[in-house]
Amino acid sequence: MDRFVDLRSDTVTQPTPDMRRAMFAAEVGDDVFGEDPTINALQEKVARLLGKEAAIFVASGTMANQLSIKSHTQPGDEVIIEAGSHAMNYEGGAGAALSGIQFMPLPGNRGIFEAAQVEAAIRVDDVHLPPSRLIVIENTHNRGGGSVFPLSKIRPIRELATQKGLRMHMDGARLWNACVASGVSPGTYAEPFDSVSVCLSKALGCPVGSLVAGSKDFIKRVHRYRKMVGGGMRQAGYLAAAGIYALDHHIDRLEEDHRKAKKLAAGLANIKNILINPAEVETNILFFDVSRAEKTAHEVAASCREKGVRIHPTAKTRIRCVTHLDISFADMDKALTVIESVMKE
Ligand code: TLP
Repeated sequence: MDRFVDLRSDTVTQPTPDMRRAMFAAEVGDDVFGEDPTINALQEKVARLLGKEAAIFVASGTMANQLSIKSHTQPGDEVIIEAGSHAMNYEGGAGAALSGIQFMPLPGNRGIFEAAQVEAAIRVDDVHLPPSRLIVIENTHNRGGGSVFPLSKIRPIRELATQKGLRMHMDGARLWNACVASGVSPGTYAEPFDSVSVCLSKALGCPVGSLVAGSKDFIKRVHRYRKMVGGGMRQAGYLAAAGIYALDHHIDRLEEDHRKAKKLAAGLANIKNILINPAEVETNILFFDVSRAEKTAHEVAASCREKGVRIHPTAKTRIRCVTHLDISFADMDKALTVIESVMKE
């Protein structure tokens, strides 16, 4: 069989030949001593890009989010977050286990919430209540279907946070997609936040890596906690080199991934028993619903897999597709043909 058309996630990409060359050529050192020049260069580059004083390289998006939450909070604090967010739902309960915080989930519209909802959720000062400490925004929002959090909705949330003394963290695992889709620069998006996490291993096609950016003092705290969880890496400049390469070469091309997702959505909308609103597809993630079909999402995905197309069932009737670097426009045609034939079976 030909290779799979793998639409399960944008994490499945292979490093390109040029990225591998950049990794091979990297100058490295022991980063626990702060002596890896390539990691240092990546950290400085990302801090600059996000307009923050400092940034730190970590192993994963989960580590970036959870060390940020830990560095902003004390046990018993409350973190205001969207109900479908990654940091609350898909990070192994780390908020409770590592930081001892509790989440206050807000229902969003495709992951997007309003300042008025935050205002209603902030606790008054009362010994019975957990102190509201941090607001987390996910941009783009994964479970919201790759939705872009508009800057116009972030700014009033920031005003409120400043007024009430709360901090703000952005889970920007796919911030690059939000920037390309909206035309807002990474620095402008990051400006209202005390900390921002970004990933290199999703849309940008790197094998490993994420960063947290923020003030020097904040990054110092993250650094201490990174060591505590065993995240101090040594000659990891080989990974950082992939990140530098990707930031230079793989951001502008995300526009192509967004077009592929739109093409896929438009095709899916024409398949009998598939429910999707193509107008909602803003970036590289889309969800569709198969509740009208005889099969469950898992059965649809299993049949597609037999025909060389991998898609990701996320609930009984819901399926996710994500476009990325290793998916061509022709692959979209193949995926549509296979999904249509499976839906007819
Ligand atoms: N998301 C992954 C998997 O967890 C499902 C994916 O395939 O989409 N924030 C957001 C918004 C994410 O989507 C992810 C990963 C993370 C954080 C965590 O990153 P990693 O997997 O590097 O820990």
